[in-house]
Amino acid sequence: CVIKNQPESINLLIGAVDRALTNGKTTVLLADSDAVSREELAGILRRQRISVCEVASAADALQVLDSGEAIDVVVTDLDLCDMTGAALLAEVRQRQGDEALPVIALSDSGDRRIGAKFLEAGGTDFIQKPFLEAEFNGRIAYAAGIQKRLQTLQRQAASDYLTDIYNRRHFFLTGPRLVEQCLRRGETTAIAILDIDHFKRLNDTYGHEIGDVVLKHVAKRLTTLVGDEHLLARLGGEEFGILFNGFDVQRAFAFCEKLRIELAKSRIVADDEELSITVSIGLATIEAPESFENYLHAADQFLYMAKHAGRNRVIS
Ligand code: GH3
Ligand code: MG
Ligand code: MG
Ligand code: MG
Repeated sequence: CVIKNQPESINLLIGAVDRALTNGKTTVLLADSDAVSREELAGILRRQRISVCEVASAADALQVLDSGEAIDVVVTDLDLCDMTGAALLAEVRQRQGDEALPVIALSDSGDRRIGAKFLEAGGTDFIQKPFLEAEFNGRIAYAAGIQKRLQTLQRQAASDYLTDIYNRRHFFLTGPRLVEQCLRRGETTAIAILDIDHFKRLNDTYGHEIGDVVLKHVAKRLTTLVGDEHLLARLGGEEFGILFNGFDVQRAFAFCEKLRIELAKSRIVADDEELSITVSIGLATIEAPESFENYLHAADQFLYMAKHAGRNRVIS
């Protein structure tokens, strides 16, 4: 299990949504300070084709979670060297908030109240040692299954149905946090609204279905060009939002110019027709904490100016 040191802002973007995209494989974070017992549990999990990230302390477990590692289920002994399993549970819950991970505890203490207390504190499940391997596997599989379904729903709630990129809801939910991080680092940043020119005309000429193909094409090109460093979403209709991760307005402007030129260059093939489009971009700088709607409104006003100045241009 490798702890990746990703910058904070990247962790934000690779949130629940992208973790869910890391395929159907289940990864268990296994915390047990007893090496023998840990190896035994890891062996059982691996025989079920589960990836196991093994740690010997609560501190290491939290470090793995903080690193943004894709973890589906936490399995912990209740008696860790540096913390009780219940205290680890509280830390996990505090960090994860609504997207709480399943946390399953094990204990060989004969005191049944310990397990009851763990469940009362919000633990997902409790397994008394010694256990039957089939019971252990069944409980892990059940928790992992629920977690996978939750991740799928989170991904669906954050993505746009037509283009499969992030939607407006996700943009508004994560945008303010990204802005706050940039400003806290002492960086200015920028927000862009990109709108396809004369899209109504394209729909009227070629039909709505070809319009949809064009939207998907633009979303795909933007995904490639923008990458995952910045936040990209379809805000609605033929409008896309880009929240830059700490770009000053000059850099953001140059980036938007590149997007504009690249999109104008691309040939879109749909139903034997070869189409091309242009886009207008309004770009606003973000220097001081204001409401997220204000930043977007400013970008929208620049977009309006770009349209009135003749389209196919960036205005900031
Ligand atoms: P402008 O250059 O000023 O932006 O002109 P425009 O025609 O692009 O802008 P307008 O806002 O007048 O029209 C946007 C059109 O986008 C109207 C609407 O039918 C179309 N549209 C919105 N959502 C979708 C969609 O999901 N699929 C398709 N095919 N068209 C859509
Ligand atoms: Mg319009
Ligand atoms: Mg338009
Ligand atoms: Mg529009």
